[in-house]
Amino acid sequence: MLNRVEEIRKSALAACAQAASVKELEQARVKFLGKKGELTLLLRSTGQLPPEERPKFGRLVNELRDELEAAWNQREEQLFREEEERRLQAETIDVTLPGRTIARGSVHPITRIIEETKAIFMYMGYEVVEGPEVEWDYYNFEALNIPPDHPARDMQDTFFITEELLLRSQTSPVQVRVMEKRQPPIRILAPGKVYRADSDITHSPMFHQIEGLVVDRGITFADLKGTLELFARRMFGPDIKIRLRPSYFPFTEPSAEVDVSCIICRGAGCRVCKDTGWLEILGSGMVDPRVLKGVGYDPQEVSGFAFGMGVERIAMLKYGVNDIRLFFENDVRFLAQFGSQGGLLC
Ligand code: 2NM
Repeated sequence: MLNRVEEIRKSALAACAQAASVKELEQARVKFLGKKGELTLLLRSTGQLPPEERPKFGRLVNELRDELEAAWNQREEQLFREEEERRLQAETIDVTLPGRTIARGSVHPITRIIEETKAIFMYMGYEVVEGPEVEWDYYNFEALNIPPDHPARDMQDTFFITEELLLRSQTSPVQVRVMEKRQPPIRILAPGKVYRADSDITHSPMFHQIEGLVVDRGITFADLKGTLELFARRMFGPDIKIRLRPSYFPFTEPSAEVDVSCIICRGAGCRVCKDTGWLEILGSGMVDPRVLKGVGYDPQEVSGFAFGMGVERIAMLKYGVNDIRLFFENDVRFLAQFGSQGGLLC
């Protein structure tokens, strides 16, 4: 029996020393010192000894238990320190490494043109207004003096939802709604999405328009010209010249197309301006008396001018983009070229 005590002592101390982790050490502890472990079994066998040897044997086993528990505590502390050391080594952070760069978004070129245009006109005292994209035929056509047989009303140009409802083909209905509700003086800018059944490299079925309207006593064609000249210079640069060509719109009389001197060749002639030296940027005119009358104004008392431009067209000219679809594909390699702040916020 004494041999057995010594045997257990040796194998227990060996297991203790060999345990390579806190977990292994605990498994060995259960094996030797646990409730059903070797030492417990050994104590149970006390009964097999002659009575006089029992107290000595019991003392020996208890001494062994104390010795083993001390050995385990020591080993556990050692293993714990080692494991912590290893963990700290593994978790070491190199604070001198460069940080991970966060990809910065950029303002969409269309948004950028809209924001710049809004800033130019707000500086001149205009108010920015918005309205519905699903519009009544009345506001999109009738109130704008566009007769029922006008080609713009053709299904091939306009997306009709019902006989009376459609996707607006311009933002002028927003301006009609404002005129209906308010009295002059009116100075408003209406940016937004418009829809036309048209699709090729310069036309998209959805595109953006910005229209402007001024109505007050004594507004003249000179106000229109001065305003649009100032806009063109702010948008394309101080050396830009403008030119007005007679045109026709059902809602304005007289009407004029506005050209700017070619921003690519400065008027010398190139592919973009088709050797004319000029680029068309917007349509404009004096609001037709019939439109004013339609919203309840007296054309003898007040007059106004209005203009409209396609945002994609302005962006294509300003940034030298030759395919309108690039604005809608949202390829970040394209979009990232337009700067992160749109040139407005800094
Ligand atoms: C254009 C060209 C000329 C225009 C007219 C109006 C309104 F509501 F006052 F009648 N808004 N916008 C207008 C005038 C739009 O776009 C090429």
